Amino acid sequence: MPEESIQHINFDELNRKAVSSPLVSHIYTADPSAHVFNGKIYIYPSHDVNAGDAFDDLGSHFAMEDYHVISMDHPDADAVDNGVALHVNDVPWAEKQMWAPDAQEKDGRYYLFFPAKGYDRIFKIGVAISDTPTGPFIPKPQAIKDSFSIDPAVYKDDDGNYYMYFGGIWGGQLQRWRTGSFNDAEPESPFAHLPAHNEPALCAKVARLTDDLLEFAEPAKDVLIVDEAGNPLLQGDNDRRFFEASWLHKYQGKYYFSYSTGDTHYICYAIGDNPYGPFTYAGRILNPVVGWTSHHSIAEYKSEWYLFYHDSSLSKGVTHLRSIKVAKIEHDENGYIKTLDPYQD
Ligand code: FUB
Repeated sequence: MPEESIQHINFDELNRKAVSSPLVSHIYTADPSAHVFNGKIYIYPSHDVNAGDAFDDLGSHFAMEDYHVISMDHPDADAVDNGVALHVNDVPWAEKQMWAPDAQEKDGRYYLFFPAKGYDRIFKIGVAISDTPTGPFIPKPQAIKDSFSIDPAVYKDDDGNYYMYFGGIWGGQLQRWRTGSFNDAEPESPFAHLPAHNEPALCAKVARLTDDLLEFAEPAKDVLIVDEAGNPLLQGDNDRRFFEASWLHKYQGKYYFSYSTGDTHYICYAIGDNPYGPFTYAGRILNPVVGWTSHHSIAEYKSEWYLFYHDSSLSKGVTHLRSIKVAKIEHDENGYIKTLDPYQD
C-alpha cells in the first residue's frame, strides 16, 4: 500500500476536528467488524502493531499477530478490550499478517473468520471457534478449502443462510487469482496482474457457507457492481470500483454491499436484490480518513444505524497504526445513505 496517494488526508494538514474519538487508545485497532450479539455490541478489529517491517506497496508493514475483541454495552458506552482472542502462533497454517477479521454466531457458538499469509506467502482465510463472543477462539488446523485473498465479512441472512464476502486487490492478492489458481509469476508488484483500465473491474467474491460454517458450500462467485445503466464498473474507475473491505447489510429488504475504493480512500456502496447481486452503485458512505486505508462495518442497534471505521489520527498519521471509531449514519427516505465526513470545521 503506497504512501504517494494524492487524496488521502495527512494528519499534519488536517485542521478540522474528528467527528468521533478512538474507541480504545491503549492499543491500535483497525478494520472494525461490528455485530450485535445478545443485545451487546462486539467489535472484531485488526490489532495494529509496529513490528518494524519495511513499508512496501504490498502492505508488509501491516504485520499484525493477534486479535482482541472489543465489546460495548451500547454505542455510547465505554469500549472494553477482552484480551487476546487468537494469536498467529496458535494457527498451524498461518505464518503472519493477521489482517481484517469478522465473526458470526450460530446456535450459541461464535466463529472468527480471519485472513493470514501462509508459509507459502499466499493469503488464505481461516476460521476459529469459541463458546463466547469474546473468545479465546480455537482455530481449525487448515485454512478454509478454496479460500484465498483477504477481508472476510460473513453475513447471516434472514433465511438462516450465511454468506462470506471477501477479497482485496494489490497486497490482498485478489488479482493473482483471476484464472482460478494462484498466479505466482513475477513481478511481485501490486500493479501487475490487474485488468486494464478499460476492462471490467476485479470483483469481490461471495460464497455461501456450509451449515457448520467451516467451509464454502459452493465455488466463490463474483460480486458484480454495475453503474446505473447496468454496465460493470471498470478497473480504471478508481473512485468507485472495488478494492477491499467488503461488508453486507440489509435495509428494508434490499442488500447493501459496501467496500473501500483503496487508493482513492472512499467507503462506497451498491444496492442489490439478493445476496449475490448484481449490485448497483449508489454512492459514498465515508469520505477519506487520516491514513491510507479505510475499512468499515455497518450495524443496527435499537433501530439506529452505525458506521464503525478507523483512522490514523491517534498515531498522528502512521498508516499502519490505526484506531477504530463509531458514528451514526442515516438512510434517507429513498434508502440512500448520507455520506459521512469524518472531520468537521
Ligand atoms: O489491516 C490490513 C488491511 O488494511 C486490511 O485487510 C485492509 O482492508 C486494510 O484496511
